[in-house]
Amino acid sequence: MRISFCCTDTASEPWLQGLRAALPTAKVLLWEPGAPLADYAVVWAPPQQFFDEQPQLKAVFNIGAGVDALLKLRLPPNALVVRLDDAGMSVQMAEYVCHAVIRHFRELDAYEADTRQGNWSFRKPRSRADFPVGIMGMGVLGERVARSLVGFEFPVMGWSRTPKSVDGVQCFAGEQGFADFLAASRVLVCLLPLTPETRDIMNHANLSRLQSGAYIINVARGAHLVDDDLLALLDSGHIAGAALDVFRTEPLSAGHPFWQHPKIVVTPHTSARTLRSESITQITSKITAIQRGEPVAGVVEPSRGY
Ligand code: NDP
Ligand code: OXD
Repeated sequence: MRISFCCTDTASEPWLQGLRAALPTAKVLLWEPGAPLADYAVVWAPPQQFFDEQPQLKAVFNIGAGVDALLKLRLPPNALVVRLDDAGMSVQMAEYVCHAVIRHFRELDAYEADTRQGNWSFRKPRSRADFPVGIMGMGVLGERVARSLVGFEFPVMGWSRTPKSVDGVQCFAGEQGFADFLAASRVLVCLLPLTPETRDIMNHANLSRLQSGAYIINVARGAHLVDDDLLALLDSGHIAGAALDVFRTEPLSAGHPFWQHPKIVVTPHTSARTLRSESITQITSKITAIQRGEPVAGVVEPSRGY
């Protein structure tokens, strides 16, 4: 069995060593143009030439959860496309989102500014009931985030394409549930995949439906958010602030207003990182399962875009 590794912006040697150690009978090769045909591919942002030269692949493993960039390429017709299914990302995402929600709810930035001035002063405690959190996308990551926020006793809502039932979470689904979901949310977390249906979903009309003093947390993809609409609603005061981990252009371009905005916290696409060891274990177990003819989790449906 041959596995071809083609991941841009990734230190390849530790991945190659890890894949070889996990599957000692496989030939694991770093792809280069003209490389031999492989059975499986492990990829991140590969060039189109990679797939053009590897039309026989049985499965393509993406070393990330989101496949929006991968699905823009012409893929081998018979290959399964398999994304990372948690692999250590959901706990990181829960940490990031809970931190952002709590930092905003407990006014920790304002406390920090006060204490830097030498001020020992208190703010009136706020009620969790006034900070209902709505999570768009109740998949592997969204559900874990929802459960973690329930643990902190926030009112939590979830919105997904198909109906869900999660303890302690009020679930909404589909277009018919969207307006009610937004109206019930003050903090909005985006954990949707980027598809034609979800692009620009955080636009002026939808963000205006949130409760006044809303807070936005985007940890999915930059193209879910219309930047100018967020800026306008921050100016109008309808939105109180935002924590943004993902951007339309990454790295965020120099001079973009988000960098210095006093109500926006920027992080460099780091809310849930790919963990090499967990990912290698997951991918190699799935290769073994596919070889045995068994089904695997995390198979992407190209027609729905995730
Ligand atoms: P999943 O595929 O497990 O979950 C996606 C969720 O979105 C599902 O609940 C799905 O609904 C819902 N959804 C999809 N389309 C729609 C729609 N049109 N309307 C309503 N709901 C919809 O993905 P993950 O949870 O693993 O990951 C989510 C995204 O997070 C990734 O696609 C990626 O872009 C981003 N990500 C960002 C990272 C970062 O570091 N910032 C790291 C990892 C991921 P249903 O359940 O009904 O199918
Ligand atoms: C991912 C990401 O999709 O890191 O895994 O954004």
